[in-house]
Amino acid sequence: MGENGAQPAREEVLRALREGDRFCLTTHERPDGDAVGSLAAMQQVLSALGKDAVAFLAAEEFPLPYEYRFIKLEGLATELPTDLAERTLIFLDCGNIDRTPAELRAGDARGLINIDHHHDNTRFGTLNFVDPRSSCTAEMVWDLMHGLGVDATNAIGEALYVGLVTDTGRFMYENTGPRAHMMAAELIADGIDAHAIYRRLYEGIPQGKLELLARGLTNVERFDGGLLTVTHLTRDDYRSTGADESYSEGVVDHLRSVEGTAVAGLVRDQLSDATPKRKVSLRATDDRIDVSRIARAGGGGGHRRAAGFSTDLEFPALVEFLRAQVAQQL
Ligand SMILES: [Mn+2]
Repeated sequence: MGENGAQPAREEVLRALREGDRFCLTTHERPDGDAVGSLAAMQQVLSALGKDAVAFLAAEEFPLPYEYRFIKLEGLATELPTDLAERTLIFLDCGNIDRTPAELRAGDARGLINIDHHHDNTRFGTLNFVDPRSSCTAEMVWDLMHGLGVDATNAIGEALYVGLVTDTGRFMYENTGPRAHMMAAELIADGIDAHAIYRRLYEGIPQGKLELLARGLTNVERFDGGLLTVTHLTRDDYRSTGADESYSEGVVDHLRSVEGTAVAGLVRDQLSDATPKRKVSLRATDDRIDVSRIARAGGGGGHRRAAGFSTDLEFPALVEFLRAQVAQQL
């Protein structure tokens, strides 16, 4: 931190957290490990300081994916608090404000603190602590926790570790810096059971998830000499495997690892009649392609190496869109 201008914002956020009494915390839709972990940890850090902190997650986000259900979420609310005007809203891990139902009432809050590590964060807060050098938002919450002089309880440590492990791809992605490893070392030294968390996150997966992965791998198609590796999960794939939408998480990472791939893409049909009809997850293998640019062209966003968008394009048209976008960057 520091060189990218995040340091003054960090100090301002620390002051706002120390001085405020009432908060409402939230994160993005379809929360991943970093979203749930950051939300749970930040809520408990603020509670440890004697603050009144509500953790808001919309009712439709429940049940959370199996692997995150063990995270201790305290002060949970599925409706925005009626006294929002007296609370400071804190958005965690949100690149855009419009990825959460809380955006609808954000203007009613006392202020909006935006804590995030997406490089394309739209800086929608009244205070923006955006640090793209952090591997995950949990790493930023961990840093703020130290700044506030709060010691991690076991529940806080576990929540932070889930964010760290999931957003770094188990310490394998390019975003994994020395600080990520120091954070892990400290949390483990403080007593969290890293192996138990690993097992919870990555082992004991439902059979339907394995079967959905098999479908995803069977449907793989490669384009432009393999530069683009894509698969498509249809409603029928979900139906016949009994999978729910969250089971597709991780499928795209298998495609990224195929030799010669520059961009891996998972296209999945939405199970509800929601529009747009399908969601696209993109991964880049190296610096040749910035997938967040492709996602933005499609109306979404994300990181350089992991991004996504929603679309009504049929699969063949979508493939042509992706091919053109990849070609444009090469
Ligand atoms: Mn994140």
